[in-house]
Amino acid sequence: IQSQPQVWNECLGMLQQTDLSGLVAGREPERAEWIFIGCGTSFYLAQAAASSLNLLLGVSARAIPASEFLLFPTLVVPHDRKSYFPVLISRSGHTSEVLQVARHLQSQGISFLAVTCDGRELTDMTPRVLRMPVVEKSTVMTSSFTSMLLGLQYLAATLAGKTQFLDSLKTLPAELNRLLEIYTPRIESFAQIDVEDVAFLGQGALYPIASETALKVMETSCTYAQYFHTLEFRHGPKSIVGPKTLVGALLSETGYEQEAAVLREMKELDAYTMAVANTASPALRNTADLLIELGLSVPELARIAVYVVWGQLFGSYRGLAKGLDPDNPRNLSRVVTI
Ligand code: F1P
Repeated sequence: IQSQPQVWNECLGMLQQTDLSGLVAGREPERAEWIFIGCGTSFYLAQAAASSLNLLLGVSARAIPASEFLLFPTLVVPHDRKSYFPVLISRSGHTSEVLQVARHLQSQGISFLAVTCDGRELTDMTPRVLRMPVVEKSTVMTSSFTSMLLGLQYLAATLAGKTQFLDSLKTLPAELNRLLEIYTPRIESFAQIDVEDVAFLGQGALYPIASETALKVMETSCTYAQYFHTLEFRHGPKSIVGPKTLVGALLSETGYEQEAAVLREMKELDAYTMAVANTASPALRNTADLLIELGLSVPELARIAVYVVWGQLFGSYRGLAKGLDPDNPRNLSRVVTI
């Protein structure tokens, strides 16, 4: 987790040297529907990438878990089967559900892009490969998630010709370094709280980040954590809230007031509260038991990788506080094969 500024720097350097347009050559990416496919963390990454492509390139993009593609293809694949551009995401490149999708696409003659950090099994099946230079020993995906996200945002901004966005991404490693120094000790001490239920909330492009945050807390601290669109939390889920609940909100600019109001309501219901915001209002300072204020002067979409780091840290410190090894969660293996 702490190595992410350095890893991001290496990834951004590599991306600058890569012919990214070549990855989609002959596919007319503006006209096809992009379908991002992955499992687990790579599925949430698929969702974040789909939002990014949509917002940066103005294309139609969505994400599906590999299992949906395999089990219910008629629900998820366009009827005109050649009109979509699949992007298969897998840190390992060996997850069998993803490999089955790749084999199916190959058999249909449908060209796809593979995004990965290591495995060759997936990348041997396509000439279109975006391989991020990330070596991650942990079972749990942290820097691989953020690095592949930056890679896909970089690809989208390059295809869209958005050079200012690319410049924004390049400022993130130094900013994250600064933020880690400030917030790591605060999160370590906050993670000593005793909670039974955890929920992370986000809207828009921050919804997949809230989802990944919850998954991280589940994996690293063996604590059941859920995720919701922030305003959806009022429509039922809030009934779980009490003094042993942690509610974390990842606040957007667009929905700031409404999202902050939800967190305030949860505080009034006695929940522990955690907030990640770019700029916090005085009211939010009173609401959040732990406030992470990013203070980034880059577009909102360019910040989303930074939003996930605090849940990675919280989960790991919570796991340590429970006497667990956050790198090796119970029941979980690095690669899921079936
Ligand atoms: C995806 C994944 C991870 C999870 C665990 C098992 O792997 O589900 O999200 O944390 O490590 O595998 P991959 O397909 O991205 O390698």
